[in-house]
Amino acid sequence: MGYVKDRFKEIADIQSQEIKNLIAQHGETKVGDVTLAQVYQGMRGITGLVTETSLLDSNEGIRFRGFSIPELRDRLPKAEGGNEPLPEGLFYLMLTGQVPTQEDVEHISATWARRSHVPNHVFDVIESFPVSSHPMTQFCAAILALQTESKFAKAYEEGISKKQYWDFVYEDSMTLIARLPRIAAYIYRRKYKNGEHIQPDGMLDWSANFAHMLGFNDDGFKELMRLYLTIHADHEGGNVSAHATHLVGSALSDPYLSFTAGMTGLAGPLHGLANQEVIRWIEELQKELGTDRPTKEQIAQYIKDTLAAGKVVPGYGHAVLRKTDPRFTAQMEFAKKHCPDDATVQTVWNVYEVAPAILESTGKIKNPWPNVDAHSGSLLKHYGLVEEDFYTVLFGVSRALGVLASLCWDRALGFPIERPKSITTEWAKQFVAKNEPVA
Ligand code: AMX
Repeated sequence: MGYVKDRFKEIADIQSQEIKNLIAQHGETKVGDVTLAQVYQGMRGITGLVTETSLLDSNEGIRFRGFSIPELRDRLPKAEGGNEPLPEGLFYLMLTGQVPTQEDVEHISATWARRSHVPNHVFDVIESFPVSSHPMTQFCAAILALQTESKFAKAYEEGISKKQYWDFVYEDSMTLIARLPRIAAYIYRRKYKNGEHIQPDGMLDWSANFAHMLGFNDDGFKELMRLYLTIHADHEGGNVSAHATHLVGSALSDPYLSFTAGMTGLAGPLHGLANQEVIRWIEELQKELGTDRPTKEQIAQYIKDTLAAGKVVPGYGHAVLRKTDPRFTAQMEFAKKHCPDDATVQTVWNVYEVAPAILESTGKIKNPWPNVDAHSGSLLKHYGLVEEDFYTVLFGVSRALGVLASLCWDRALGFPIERPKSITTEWAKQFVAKNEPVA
């Protein structure tokens, strides 16, 4: 597999020793207290996981190995003639902590192209679903079907030392990432393009080849894919898709099984499915008002109606972020450059102008600002990818980069099976009664 793997192992060995020292010297240091409210309310704010690939600041947004999104757009290698970063470079950065050279990125592109062949039985599994099934359902099933290829599962069955786990997890992760675009494109062409499939082009980078297999050869769309697949890749470890992949992987389920768990979580409307929901919400708004360019006043009323109906405004809010998501801003910048006059893009921008104040005025929504999903659909629609129920699959292909790089780290650092403590309400009541100060 070559030097990237060797480099990763060297770096991971150093880090592994650092962690041993850290635990030996500071293992009893407290990193926080846990309240009963946190236990009941989605473990919000509890520090309880190590994820090396990225770190989220609630005001600044995500940093991948210390680099913000604008810094990544500046520093990561680009395709020839392109301006957006190649996701291959972000994968390298997340895996090694080092900024890749053009050569490193080309090496990863070539490796993924070489490993991209999808066995026939995976297509048979997809074909066994009704065409009407949601693309995320087909995607999850196809990843599970690919599990027959797991080198980790095979090696474990034959008997390997704990020290070798990372090696097979790395191999599986690289192969799985290599094959995801072909699987996703197959689902797309099957569902929306009468099953007229497009063969991969091994000369293209990972994103451009994906765009090509989907049937989009516009250079702007290829650039959008490079940006899209970069910015959706990782959002530290506590989000549902990252946490689920990590959790299932901690049982030594192989990368295919672990990543399937992450993707079934991404398919939820409060997580990755929000990108589909946003564009549906905007289209319903446009339809109901009979215009594709609603005024800010009309949008404000529509937001109020959505809230009054007891629904969420999709694309707004976040469990950790407390400011506009820099992934939203990156897409906004892309749109300003490539399609500033698009009616749906302009509606997204107008929603951004009026929604935060209305959401804030409810007094209960902790983050009234847009997240990554508020913008992506309008860009995809602009280039003709109008089938919004496919959008979460694109998110999933990108998310593989972060969660599988993390899974390599989990095994290289020898993290144990995850098993936090849970309580019952009866236990909580007794605990509170026992600890209540005596009057
Ligand atoms: N519209 C309406 N109500 C919202 C809201 C929104 N966009 N965001 C939060 N709220 C509500 C919550 O439903 C909750 O109401 P409740 O007390 O009646 O149950 C209350 O405000 C407090 O919630 P919170 O602490 O601000 O948010 P959270 O951490 O519980 O949830 C999230 C975070 C993202 C699930 C939520 O903001 C939401 O549902 N947003 C819309 C869906 C969305 O865009 N999801 C994508 C997130 C990014 C991603 O993972 N891809």
